[in-house]
Formats: sequence, C-alpha cells, structure tokens
Amino acid sequence: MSDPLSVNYDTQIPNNVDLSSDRRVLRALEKWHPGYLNWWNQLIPEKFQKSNVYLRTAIGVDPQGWAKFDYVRMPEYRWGVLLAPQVEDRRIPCGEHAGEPAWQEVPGEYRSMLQRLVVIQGDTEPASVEQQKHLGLTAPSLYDLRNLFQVNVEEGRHLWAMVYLLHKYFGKNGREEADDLLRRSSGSEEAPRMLGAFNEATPDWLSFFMFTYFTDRDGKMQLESLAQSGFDPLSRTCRFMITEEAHHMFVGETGVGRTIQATCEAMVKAGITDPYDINAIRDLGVIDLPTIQKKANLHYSLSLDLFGSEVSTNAANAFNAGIKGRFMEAKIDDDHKLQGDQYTVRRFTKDGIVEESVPALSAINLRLRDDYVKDASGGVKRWNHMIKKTGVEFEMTLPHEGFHRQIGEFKAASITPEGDIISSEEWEARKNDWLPTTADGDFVKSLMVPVTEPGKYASWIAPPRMGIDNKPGDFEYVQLHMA
Ligand code: BYC
Ligand code: FE
Ligand code: FE
Repeated sequence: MSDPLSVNYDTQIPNNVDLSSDRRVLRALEKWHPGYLNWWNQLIPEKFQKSNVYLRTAIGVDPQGWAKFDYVRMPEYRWGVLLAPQVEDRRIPCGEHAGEPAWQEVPGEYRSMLQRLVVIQGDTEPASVEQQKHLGLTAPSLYDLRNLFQVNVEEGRHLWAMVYLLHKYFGKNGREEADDLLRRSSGSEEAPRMLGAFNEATPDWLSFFMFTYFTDRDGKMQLESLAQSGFDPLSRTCRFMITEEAHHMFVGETGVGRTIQATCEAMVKAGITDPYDINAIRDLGVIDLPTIQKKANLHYSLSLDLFGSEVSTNAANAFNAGIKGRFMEAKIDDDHKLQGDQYTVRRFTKDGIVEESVPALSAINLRLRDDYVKDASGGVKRWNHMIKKTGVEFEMTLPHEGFHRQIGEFKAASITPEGDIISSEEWEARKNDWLPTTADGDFVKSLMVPVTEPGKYASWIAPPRMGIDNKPGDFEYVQLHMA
C-alpha cells in the first residue's frame, strides 16, 4: 500500500487510492480517459491547448503543501484521483444511523440515492467548463487567463473525482452514468446538464466572476454537506475538493472587487459622483455599478435555485439516511437526528410571505441555503467597504430570497429585490431595472478585448493586489502559443 498522503504516478492516472493494484477500476478509468481528453480538446480553443500555463497541480492531500506550481500545457495536466486521508474510526455523523461506523462500501438500501447525488455533483463540474469555454479569447490579462484555466482544470479534476466513485462503487450502472457525464452538455437541447444554472450562458468575464463567487459557493456548500456523508469514500473525495474550491471563490470575489475598483477609480478621476450617470461612466471604459448589481442579482438568484426546494423529502431522506449532512454537522450541538425538531421557512401564500415552522428534517435544503446566504454576504461587505473608501456613494446588496426564482416556494411569485410582492405585469415592466438587459450585455461584451501583454490589464478591471504564487506583477502567467 502506497503512502495515502502522496500521489502515485505509476499509472496514467495520478492517484492516492492504489489504482495500480485495483485492476478492474484502473481499466475502467483508462477506457473512460480518451473520451475525457477528447471532450477537453474539443472544448478549449487550440491555441490555448498549446500554450504554457502557470498552473497548480495537486501532488498530495496533506493540507500543508498539497500543490505545486509550474508551467503546463493543459492537455498534459495530471488530472488525478485524490481522496483526503481516511479518519480512523470515523462514524456516520447524522440521521438514523448516527454513531455507527461509516460505510466503506455502498449500503444497498441507499444505493440509488447515493448514485443520484454523485451523478448530479459530477454533472455540474464539466458543465461549468463548457459554460466558460469562450472566455479565454477575451481575457483582460494573462493573470486572469491563468485563473480561468486553473478553475477549468480543477473542475475537470472534480469530474474525475465523481467518475472514480461511479466506476469503483456503482458497477455497470455507474460506468454508464460516467459515460453520460460526457454526453450531456451545457445548454444542449437534446441532452442538457441536470441543474438549471448550469445551462445558462457565461457570456463575459463579469459573469464568470459572479459565477465563481456565487455558483462555486453553492459547490462549496454542497461539497461541505457531502463531506459529512456516512459513505466514507464520498466524504473523503469531497473533503479534498473543498481544498481546491477556495481558490475558485477567491477568483470570483477579487474579480468582482477589481471590476468595482476600476469603476470607482475612473468615476473619481472623471469627477462623476452619480453612480446612475450610466452613459458618462460607460464612456470611461468601465462597467457602471448598477450593471454590476444586476449581474449579481442574476447569478445569486440562479445559485439559490441550486439548493432545491426549501421543503424537500429528498433532502430529508438523504439526511436521515446519513448520506448528506448539514454545514459543519460535527460542530452543531444537538443529537444530529432532528426527529421532532422544527425549522422556520418563509413561504409564499395568498396572504403574502409568511413564516412557518416545519419539521427540521424536511427543511435541510433551506438550512444549507441559509448558511450559504451568510457565507455569500461576506464578500459583498468587502466590496462595499472598497466602494466607500473611494468616496463613491453606492451599496451592493443581495436581493431578497424570493427574487427571480425558478425552484421552490417562490417560483410562482413576482418579487422585487427588496422583497415586495408585485403583479406579473409590474414584474415585466420593471425587470430590466433588476436583471441585465441585452443592451447591458452588449455593452459589457464591447469591453471584453483580450490583453496579452504581461502586467497589463483591460480598462474595466484593476490589477490584483498580489500575484499567484507570489509572482511579480509582470509575470508571464501564460506563455501564449503563437499560431
Ligand atoms: N435545477 O426535493 P427537491 C458545483 C429537481 S455546484 C433543476 O426540490 P433535492 C459546482 C431535483 O433534482 C453543486 N432541477 O431537491 C459549482 C428533483 O428531481 P427528481 C452541485 C432541480 O433533490 C460551480 C426535483 O427537482 N452539487 O459543484 O432535495 C462550478 C425535486 O427536488 C433543481 C449538488 O447539487 C435545479 N436547480 O435537492 C462547478 C449536490 N433543484 O429527482 C461545480 C448533489 C431541484 O424529482 N445534489 N431540482 O427528478 C443534491 O444534493 C440535490 O440533488 C439538490 C436538489 C440540492 C441539487
Ligand atoms: Fe468543482
Ligand atoms: Fe469550483
């Protein structure tokens, strides 16, 4: 048995799960591998495939020093199968089996439930790369281009992570599902991705930053809850994925922050004090704050949909089975079973939005979403602090939970960002004030010109405060292949 903290490169697929002595799974993965490479190579424009990108690659799962940075050509990236180290004597943390030893094999009675969750998780990973496939062509700097590709290769690795579980633990069914993960594609008519937000376009870099801030954060929350799974291989897989996820959200938070910074600085320099003087602000080659707010409204509401219905028997069953836990389950001070407990849900009724107490088990999705909202508000505070420091008067906000929803309690409702219920006619008349219009999108797109000189940035975004891996400001993060 190899050292579980380091990665074994004996096989084509780097791993810390001893693949070289697990012939059946190794062969299945080797059969899946060419389809994966084909998917990757068709997706990412060729000139980037041939470029040298300064990427981090996971070389172990020790929290101290798990990654190494180096120039890589992306098709040669070592996508690996990495599980966090096994915790000795780990117990099922929640539900009716709480306290029993964690499962090392799939418990038969929960097989289909587990497989469904692994497939949904696996489906989102390649979907995000598909959504972002055009962005390389308009990167505002080599620094940002590198960050895009870093996120992309890691989402690719996350797909590998789920495919490994399908091959290892779910037999023929699992292998078919693994193939289907490469067959569906984002936005496709015939075979779309499974969850709503993953079929939406990511048309420009501001959307990319909003996506990595808001939607990757749903990823973090879902992974946190799957990391609590009583099915130990899933728990260990997700624990390691969370380590990588932090950078994705960093890219989002700093990307939005740098966009805001460039706007505010340009406004101050030009002596514009009214953030709604949109044409004058746009003439400066920056994105006006109200448009940034609209993009945030869109991506936040799409991301809330990813938590499923507030009240859900699927979620209750998964928690009760010990398949999915709550955020920070182990740190919560209760019996971890929730039998007889209550949780407050905001429901949309004919009397308006009312609070109702429901069995806590049924409100697991909402509880995770409430934790998400707290988590997502941190960056918004930091953006506002940044705006304030420039002297511009504007505040970014997160819209009401009922705003622009397609899943759950509020899907039939028309609700303003402030939380007021309005008629569908009024919604139609006012939605352009709250969500990006075609014209907003066209304007943002007009700013999306590639900047490829090291250390230079497009007009609409400020340079980062620090380089990746402590590199200097003019570091050549991508050595572009010149065709
Ligand atoms: N779109 O009881 P309900 C990430 C379906 S992101 C379409 O309300 P449940 C990443 C649902 O499937 C994290 N359909 O919900 C981020 C069900 O259908 P069936 C991804 C939806 O099951 C950025 C029906 O509605 N991981 O990693 O309790 C970049 C009723 O469902 C949607 C996971 O999501 C939707 N938004 O909860 C890269 C974790 N919502 O079965 C990567 C795994 C619900 O009746 N998934 N439906 O046909 C889950 O835990 C749960 O499936 C969900 C839904 C939380 C998604
Ligand atoms: Fe991911
Ligand atoms: Fe991610």
